[in-house]
Amino acid sequence: MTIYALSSGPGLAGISVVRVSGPNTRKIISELTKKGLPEPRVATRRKFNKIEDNDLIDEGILIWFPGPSSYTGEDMAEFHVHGSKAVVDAIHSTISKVDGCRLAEPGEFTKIAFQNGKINLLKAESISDLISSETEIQRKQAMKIMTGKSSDKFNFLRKRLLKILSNIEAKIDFPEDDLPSTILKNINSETKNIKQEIQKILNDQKVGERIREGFKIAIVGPANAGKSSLLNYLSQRDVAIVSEIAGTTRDVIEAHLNIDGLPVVLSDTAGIRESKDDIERKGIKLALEKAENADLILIVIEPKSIDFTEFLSNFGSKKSILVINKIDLGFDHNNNEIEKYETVKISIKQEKNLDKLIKLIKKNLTNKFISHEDVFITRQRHRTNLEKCVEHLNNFEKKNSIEDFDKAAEDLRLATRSLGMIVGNVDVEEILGSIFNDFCIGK
Ligand SMILES: Nc1nc2c(ncn2[C@@H]2O[C@H](COP(=O)(O)OP(=O)(O)O)[C@@H](O)[C@H]2O)c(=O)[nH]1
Ligand SMILES: [Mg+2]
Repeated sequence: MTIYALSSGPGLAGISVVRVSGPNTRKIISELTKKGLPEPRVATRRKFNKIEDNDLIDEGILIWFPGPSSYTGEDMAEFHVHGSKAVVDAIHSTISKVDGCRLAEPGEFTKIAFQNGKINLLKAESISDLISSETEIQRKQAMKIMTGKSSDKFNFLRKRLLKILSNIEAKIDFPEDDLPSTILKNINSETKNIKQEIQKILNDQKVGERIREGFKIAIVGPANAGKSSLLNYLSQRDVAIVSEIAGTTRDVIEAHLNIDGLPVVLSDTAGIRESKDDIERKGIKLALEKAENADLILIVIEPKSIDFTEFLSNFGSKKSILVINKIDLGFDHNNNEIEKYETVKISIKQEKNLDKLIKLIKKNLTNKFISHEDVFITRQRHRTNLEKCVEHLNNFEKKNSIEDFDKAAEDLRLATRSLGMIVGNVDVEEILGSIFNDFCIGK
């Protein structure tokens, strides 16, 4: 099958790039240009015509990438045309007339590249992360993974597991030839070392995932304290409705922000209060859940929120900043409870002390985003596989210690497989769909 898709962004643009990959690429080039193949990998000016009636669609640049030294490993071509919807539609429509050609699915070019051994799964994911990166720190992380340090580390650990496995298998195959005791000792210490190294990668405070997905901040507080006003201020647009009517915000409203290059997902929630309204009560439940899962909570109160001590105790255990809003109305509470919190007094109305609040948020973020590691876990998928690997290694150690080598070997194989799933050195058909579906079309 030959696939094609617009690989540049949709909408008006100076130039749009339509990419083609597959065995019929040569045919598409010759039928659209009515000329032979241009020199490989050299930008060549050509006229592009409709296959059916020779009508000139556009004039642009053609680049021909013969397989296997192309992105996907197959024959590929790029048609650089003027970035108009009509031009791109006409190019797509005429390519579709060639037998065995269809529009690419999301991520399909990269999926083929993986299947043809051009890239591993981690690299494929990092390409997707690079495309969707919005902040500098996200771009840097994607590039770090793309350069392959994480893959190298996981492959190295896997090789070491395979080495242990070969020793255990030798033990099974030649039970009477006792293996030298140094080898058996090595098996134990090596397994322990590998487990420790994996544990170290797992104990990363989820930096990689936070960078990829954004640091989660929940704004919670009593009704009318100014939570939605704060969300709007920080995101510099009217994301949420602000009103003096208590109970205005019911759903969770999220905004993705870039605070000095750090990605943040800020959620505004329903004000916490006793409510008879069914929908509002649901919103309050969601608010509490958001707070529970947040990396940082901004508790917003106002001078009139007299009874906030009980409220505060709800969130006491979580990392939070107490934001006392509307200080333009005066604030004279002397409350011991407040002392326990990192507190900032602001007025959104008068734009007072908001810089202090942002500084405080940044201070919290910066500590969480610092990692000197080159090996990152960026997805739950990696974490789950590493955890499974450790679990299998624990089982292996138990069985190995009672010399049940057959079963121990099986646990070791499972551990190796879990590790292999991360980079993609095993049969990974089952996980391919879920990974490449996150891509955009044309990648
Ligand atoms: N005086 C004063 N009013 C504010 C301030 N911030 C927000 N408000 C008002 O307080 C009301 C409730 O705000 P809103 O953001 O909807 O509160 P929420 O229910 O916590 O989301 C609105 O009428 C806002 O205009 C402030 O700093 N000072
Ligand atoms: Mg609100």
